[in-house]
Amino acid sequence: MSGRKRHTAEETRTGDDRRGRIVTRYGAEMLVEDEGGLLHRCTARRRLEHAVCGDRVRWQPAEQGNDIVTAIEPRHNVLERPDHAGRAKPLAANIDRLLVVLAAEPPPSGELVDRYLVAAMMLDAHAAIVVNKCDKGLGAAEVLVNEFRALGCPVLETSAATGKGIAALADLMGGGTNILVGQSGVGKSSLVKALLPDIDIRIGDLSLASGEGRHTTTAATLYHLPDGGDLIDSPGVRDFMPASLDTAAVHRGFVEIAALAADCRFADCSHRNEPGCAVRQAVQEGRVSERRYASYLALLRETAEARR
Ligand SMILES: Nc1nc2c(ncn2[C@@H]2O[C@H](COP(=O)(O)OP(=O)(O)OP(=O)(O)O)[C@@H](O)[C@H]2O)c(=O)[nH]1
Ligand SMILES: [Mg+2]
Ligand SMILES: [Zn+2]
Repeated sequence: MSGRKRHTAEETRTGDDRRGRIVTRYGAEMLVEDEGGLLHRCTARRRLEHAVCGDRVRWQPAEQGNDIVTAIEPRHNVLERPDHAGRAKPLAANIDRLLVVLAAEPPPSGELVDRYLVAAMMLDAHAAIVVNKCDKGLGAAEVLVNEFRALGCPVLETSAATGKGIAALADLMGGGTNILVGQSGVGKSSLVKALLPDIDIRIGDLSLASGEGRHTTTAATLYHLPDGGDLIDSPGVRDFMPASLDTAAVHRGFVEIAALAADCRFADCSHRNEPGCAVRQAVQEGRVSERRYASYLALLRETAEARR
């Protein structure tokens, strides 16, 4: 043979690697979809970074047991959220659009939506709000969604129960990777089922029946949309804090506040108690919602505390 260096075992294996995308992950196991659409149960190679739903990966078939994920392809972004100990944990990667789902029941939290909008900005992803269960009326969600509409955020009213707004939701998503986020019980999984009526059993064995006899999603799972693009269903949250948040990101994420900041007397105005603050002026005059302003201050405070 020529004088070329012989391949090490590692290099040879890399050459055999196949491409795939993580559909879901439960514990140490992942379901990887190959380029032909087949699913493979995989485990990560040792010391590999934590791969999540939506990650594009390299993997190798194994002769027995699980196939092996060998590498994670560079991510466009990763949505993280704090675990019960407050540490940021990756949830899903390569997100193009964040769909924040809310409903009249469970009672909606404006602050939660605000935080997801900040996260979307940080991920460089589109954002939209989906008001589900509109068959039951909008209830407490109505005031909130009017506020978000006024900010220019796309808002869609849907009912997974009657099918209202489901076609519009499919249109809005278009190509790319979409993710449904929001409180538990707002109907994220029901929306997936409404969009994909003949969804297979993937949902069944990845959900656990909760005490109330309904299925609560326990792992982010990716589905293909009929017109192209993907949709990730994610487990419900109680609250949410964007990972690696800093003051600048909070400013950028509250678009109406960012837009006014240029008119404040001081360039570094914190919009709390400086004289000549255009933001507080706008709040007093009702041009910026008091709720949004309070939410902004709360997020800034928490950001400062988290970084201390
Ligand atoms: N009336 C009405 N009920 C709905 C609608 N969508 C969902 N539900 C009901 O709301 C409950 C929760 O729905 P899920 O789809 O499991 O909610 P989820 O957001 O996926 O919840 P988690 O997986 O726990 O985060 C179920 O009992 C659904 O039948 C709707 O459009 N209208
Ligand atoms: Mg669910
Ligand atoms: Zn100011």
